[in-house]
Amino acid sequence: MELVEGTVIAMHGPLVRVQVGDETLVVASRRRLNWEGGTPAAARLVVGDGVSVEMQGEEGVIVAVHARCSCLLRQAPGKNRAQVLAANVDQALLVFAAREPKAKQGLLDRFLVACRLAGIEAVITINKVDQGCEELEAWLPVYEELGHTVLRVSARTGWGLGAVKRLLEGRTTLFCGPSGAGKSSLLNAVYPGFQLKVGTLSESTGKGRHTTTVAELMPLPYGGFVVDTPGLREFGLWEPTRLELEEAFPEIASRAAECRFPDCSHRHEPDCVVREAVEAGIIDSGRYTSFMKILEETADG
Ligand SMILES: Nc1nc2c(ncn2[C@@H]2O[C@H](COP(=O)(O)OP(=O)(O)OP(=O)(O)O)[C@@H](O)[C@H]2O)c(=O)[nH]1
Ligand SMILES: [Mg+2]
Ligand SMILES: [Zn+2]
Repeated sequence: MELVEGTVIAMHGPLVRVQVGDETLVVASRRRLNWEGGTPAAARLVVGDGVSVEMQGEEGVIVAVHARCSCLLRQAPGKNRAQVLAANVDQALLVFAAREPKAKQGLLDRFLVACRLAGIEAVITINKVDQGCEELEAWLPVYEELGHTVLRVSARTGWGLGAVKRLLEGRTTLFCGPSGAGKSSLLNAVYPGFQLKVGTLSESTGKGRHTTTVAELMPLPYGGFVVDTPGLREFGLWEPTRLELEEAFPEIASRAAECRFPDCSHRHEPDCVVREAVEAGIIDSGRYTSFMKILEETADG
């Protein structure tokens, strides 16, 4: 029996694909895993996890999971538990389309909060700029003012891909965003060797068809790793506290102290400085809507 170290590159039901050195193995997982960092909120193996595999001849079984450096969480859709999207990534490229499928600011704001909670750098990436992005430009600069990096790219024409490549080099990057935004297309554009399957948009809804079905960790030829993920329909945040939310919406939190009532809900109270700033266009109304919606879902909101 021999113990080897590897990284989970994909999950296939009960089987796990693990990279061990130059080799890719398909192995099973022990039911009772040794979580070296302590059992996490979502005690399931995910792409990016570092694991110890017990080998007996050709057969391998994962016995231990190393402590995670980072883990991007969301609420599992329709369930009251956390779901890890990927472990040990350094940054996330939040990919949205310039026109279709229509970018939802609410989804972007949720991604940004989740990345912040996970300590992962978030890079807003607007793909398909070859189709024009007048509508998005109404609110994109808000994010640049907040200090986020916003990339405007086109997988089709190659516009802006140099900046993407530079960001990816030597790091582990998660590509996430709605179906049809062009995550797989972008990855193929930065490295054609991936040969990822790309889907079309539905003619009736303008949405993607969930072409990518499993998250996969892939090495880049110039150093670094990327994770392509299936498109996300929704993004429930996993138990953010009110304080964490306020930190994620600093332009709102910094004004809240000046409201007349210290416990102002920023909904209907008189002399609410937050609402005044929204009405005056100083706080972006989309950001305000996101903040209020997420706050409603938090236990102490
Ligand atoms: N015009 C234009 N179309 C693009 C661009 N990038 C991708 N597309 C198209 O967008 C559609 C969806 O692309 P995918 O790469 O499959 O999108 P995805 O985000 O990986 O989608 P899922 O795997 O379903 O989550 C395809 O028809 C692509 O050809 C671009 O830069 N410009
Ligand atoms: Mg895809
Ligand atoms: Zn207020």
